[in-house]
Amino acid sequence: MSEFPVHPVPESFKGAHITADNYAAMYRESIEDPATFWGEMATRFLHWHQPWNEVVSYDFPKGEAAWFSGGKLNVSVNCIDRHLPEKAQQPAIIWEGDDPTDSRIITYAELKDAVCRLANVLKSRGIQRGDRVCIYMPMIPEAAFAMLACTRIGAIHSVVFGGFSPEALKDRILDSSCSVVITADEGLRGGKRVALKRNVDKALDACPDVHSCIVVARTGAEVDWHDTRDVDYSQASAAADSDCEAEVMDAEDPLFILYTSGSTGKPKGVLHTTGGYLLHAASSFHYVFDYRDGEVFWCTADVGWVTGHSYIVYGPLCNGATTMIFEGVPTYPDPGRFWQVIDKHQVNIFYTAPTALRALHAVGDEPVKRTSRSSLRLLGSVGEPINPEAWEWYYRVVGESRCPIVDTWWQTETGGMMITPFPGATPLKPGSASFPFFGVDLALLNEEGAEIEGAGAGYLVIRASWPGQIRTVYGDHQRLIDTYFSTYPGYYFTGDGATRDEDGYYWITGRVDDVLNVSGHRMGTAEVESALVLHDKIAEAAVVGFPHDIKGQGIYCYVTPMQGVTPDDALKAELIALCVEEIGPIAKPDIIQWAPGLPKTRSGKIMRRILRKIAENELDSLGDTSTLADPEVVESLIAERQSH
Ligand code: 6R9
Repeated sequence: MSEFPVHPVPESFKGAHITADNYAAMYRESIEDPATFWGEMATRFLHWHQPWNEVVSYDFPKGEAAWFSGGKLNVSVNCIDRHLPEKAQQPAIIWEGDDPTDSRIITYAELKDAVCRLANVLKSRGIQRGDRVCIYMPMIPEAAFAMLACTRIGAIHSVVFGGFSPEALKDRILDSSCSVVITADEGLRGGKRVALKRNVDKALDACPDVHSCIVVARTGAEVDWHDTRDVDYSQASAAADSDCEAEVMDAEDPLFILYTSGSTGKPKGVLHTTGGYLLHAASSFHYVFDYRDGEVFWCTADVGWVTGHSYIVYGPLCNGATTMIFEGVPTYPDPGRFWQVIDKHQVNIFYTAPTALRALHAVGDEPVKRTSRSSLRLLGSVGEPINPEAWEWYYRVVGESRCPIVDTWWQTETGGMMITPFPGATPLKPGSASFPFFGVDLALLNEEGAEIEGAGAGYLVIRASWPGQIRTVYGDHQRLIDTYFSTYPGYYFTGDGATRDEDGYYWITGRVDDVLNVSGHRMGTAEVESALVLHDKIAEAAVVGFPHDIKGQGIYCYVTPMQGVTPDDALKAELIALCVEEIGPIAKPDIIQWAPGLPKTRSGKIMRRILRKIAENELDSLGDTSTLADPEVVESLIAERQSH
């Protein structure tokens, strides 16, 4: 699969939590007897107010799953109170600001104080268990306080990535009828300010049910203030009680909603619940990162994505770990920032995305080599397939051939890691996510939906429920069934393709549906298309991904102007602006190609397969074009493509 050699388990990991000696037996038990396996894990990793009646029951065709039914717990108690008083003075969060001179340490005692105060502020604004709270924040400790404050009182948080536009924010607030938004005056990334409060103000013009907006002063910028609605975070927190009794929740009570893109329609509100999700995040954090008490863990994701939920906040804090929150970007003020921060805070475990690694690799080794990185023990990758070249650079240059790399495959819908090496058990093949995590029962299906035995390539599916499984699409359970449980009845369909080699290693090949992965950000082609056709000079648009050296995938748009419109660069600029306005800067098209027509079947379906090939410049393998209504369209698109 890859020309690169296999890296054996290093001597320093022979004493890891999971080794070749216990992985196979534990994995087998987790599949053959999930109730016993996860029952023991739940006792080990979580604090329960009341034990459960049944570990698991599920029905894939109905899209139903329940873990630890009847069990009672509270997430903030598990992430904070449980570690007190022993860890009162241990850093829970190390915050590194955008500016390298800006950092802050929050101990577990301070975390409890901040979370309880904010929970009381929420209560004073009428928030009760089950209510939805939108969090639209920069990467500051208050983002984690806000999430945990919700869990303290049983409110359901919906974190919206701070890079989304007011329009995208509004859609998400309305979809889950949030009544409170927690935000900041501005964000700060790479020296640039992001007008978060202004975006919220715009969004809230169309959200009459939001009665409160809690605002953290991050930069101190002047912002518009609505006296009856807006609440100053620091004033309100200072005035609030520092004790807040934790709401006792059922294991299956909703914990959070997180919007993610699918192949059709608007983003879906993925709903996760309390017990199963927390167990999946906590146990995978412990085993996959081989976490040791006292170590500093750094996940560079944003809390607006699932990786930030599970591996900045819930997984680490549930284990009583020290977790980093980084406000900045990898290249500011210079491309050595990641490595300088690792030295500054003595980071032991570092978890990042291939897109960042590719960008930093392109700059060369010097910024890395200027730093020591001697604290590093383990490296991780997540979000998209990592190409073996980037893997090798990460391994050799960043980790000095000393630190294993865990390439972890999972999704917003899975809650936690699903395919991953274990650093003490798995010889590493660069570019392979390797083997299933505990309780993950994988299969590959062929075009007919039959299981592939042994080595082969196919659609990646899951045979049985796992604790962190998505429970529903908020407000639209049928959409859950249609998206994940109908394509291959009896299985959960991931939307990814994969290969299994002769040694049983899995290699994820990427999405097989109309979902793009741009710099690790998930985006539906349909979302970009709907933004483009909002323009009154545009008749039709089709969007596909194409290989991009740094981003992994770029956004390629075929756009058909209305009759009589002469397309020009000014119109292109307007379309790019429209995508940014509707979705956010992450949805900025890389290439807009004018298309007098789009290749369609006689029944009117756009043939994306062909558009993808043209975008990839793979013109020899366009495949069968005989079913096209108008084959000449393809010729003209190719001619136009060649002019780019
Ligand atoms: C955690 C996260 C999910 C999609 C997923 C897949 C891709 C994630 C990957 C990977 C190859 C890895 N993906 N990790 N592909 N190797 N290690 O990223 O969630 O934002 O929902 O994206 O990302 O295509 O289906 P999410």
